[in-house]
Amino acid sequence: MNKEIKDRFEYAKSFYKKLNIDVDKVLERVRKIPISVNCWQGDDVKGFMNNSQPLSGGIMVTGNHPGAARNPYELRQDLEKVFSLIPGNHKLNLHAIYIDSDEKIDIDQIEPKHYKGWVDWAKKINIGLDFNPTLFSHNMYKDGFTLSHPDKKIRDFWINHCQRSIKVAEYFATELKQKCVNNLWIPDGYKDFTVDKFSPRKRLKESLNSIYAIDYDKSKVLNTMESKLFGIGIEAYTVGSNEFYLSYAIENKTGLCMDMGHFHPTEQCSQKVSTVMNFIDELLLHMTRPMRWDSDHVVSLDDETQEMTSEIIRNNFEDRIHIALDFFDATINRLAAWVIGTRNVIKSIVKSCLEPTSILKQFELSNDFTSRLAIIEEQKSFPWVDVWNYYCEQEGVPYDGAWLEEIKEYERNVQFKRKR
Ligand code: RNT
Ligand code: ZN
Repeated sequence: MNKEIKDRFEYAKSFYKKLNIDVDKVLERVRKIPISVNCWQGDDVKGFMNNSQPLSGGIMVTGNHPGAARNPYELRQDLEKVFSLIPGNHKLNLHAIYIDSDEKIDIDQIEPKHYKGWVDWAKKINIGLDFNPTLFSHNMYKDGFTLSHPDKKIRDFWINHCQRSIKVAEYFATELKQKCVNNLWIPDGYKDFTVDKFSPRKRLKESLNSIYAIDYDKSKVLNTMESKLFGIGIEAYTVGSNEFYLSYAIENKTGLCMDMGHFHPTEQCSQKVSTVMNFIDELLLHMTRPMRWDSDHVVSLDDETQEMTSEIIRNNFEDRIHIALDFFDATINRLAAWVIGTRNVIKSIVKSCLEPTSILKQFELSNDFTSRLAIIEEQKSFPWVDVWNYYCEQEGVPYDGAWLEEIKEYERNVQFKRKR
């Protein structure tokens, strides 16, 4: 262990002790919080189906940085590099289109066996897996609709796909001995003024009822649904709105997903956590950074990220809130995007865990708002970074920007040698 890092950690430890914070316990806590890393940052949400269509559904990846993974082996190779630069033990979040199979199947034929390569690999590197049915970039995503399409044949196609996804999620949980979050997001909606807003939502409700009616082990699979305000070309009306899924989740005791980029730009997703946690058991977060719209920028160590992790930590919600990433940037090295975004979320968790929350709560309860604001602001320059550095050293990953040189080397030796 680097002596300077150790000395600075000892200083931080005594500093935080005065605030009644046990830094060793903090690191134990941080170590137990997994981040579900989105596989789709590695190849611009393309996936490995033989019949895949261009990315659709109102989401978009911009940029053409060379060296994107072209198959499961390359994606795993990239992810191993990424996980070696991030402290802690995490999860990989797979989308259904990331099959690892030579069989030429369509999305409505997926079975656990088509993902066995991922499970074997997850066991080898000791990570968990989460899952998502894929209801876009496909020719059965018709006229802008999937599970709420007026045509029953189209709805049934997607219901079947979603039911199969639950089975894949259950398989992941059984094999890896940890709960699998299975998140559903659909792009359904209209570009312009919509006359019948009720019927599509009624159909969506019925489709969800059919999907979740299948037999599966609820202790193994957490089903969540992800709401959205709008997408590109779906500006006017989104079937799967926040009110819709929140109501559905409460009535049917399912999980819920909130993506930080899926609200009006003047709304903050972090402010909604304390509401929904009063009514639902488990929440999935898609951590991302919206810039003016749902732009899926790499997570920054900014105020909203901090506010979000603090909502989890202050309320001891880490067993009920699952953290996943959802960004896709191809203007920069895709591995660097993963490393930057994931490290930022973990840094933010470390900072939140080092907050003197009980002291702040006392100020709040006694209406001492001066002290509350003073400490909220002062703690931004408390020695949390010494704790982060020590954590990285302990976990055998670079504590500073040294990871960047490793990525550059990987770029030269691996990514830039991949032909399109
Ligand atoms: C889209 C949603 C969704 C997707 C992934 C690829 O707006 O955020 O989570 O990003 O399913
Ligand atoms: Zn999302």
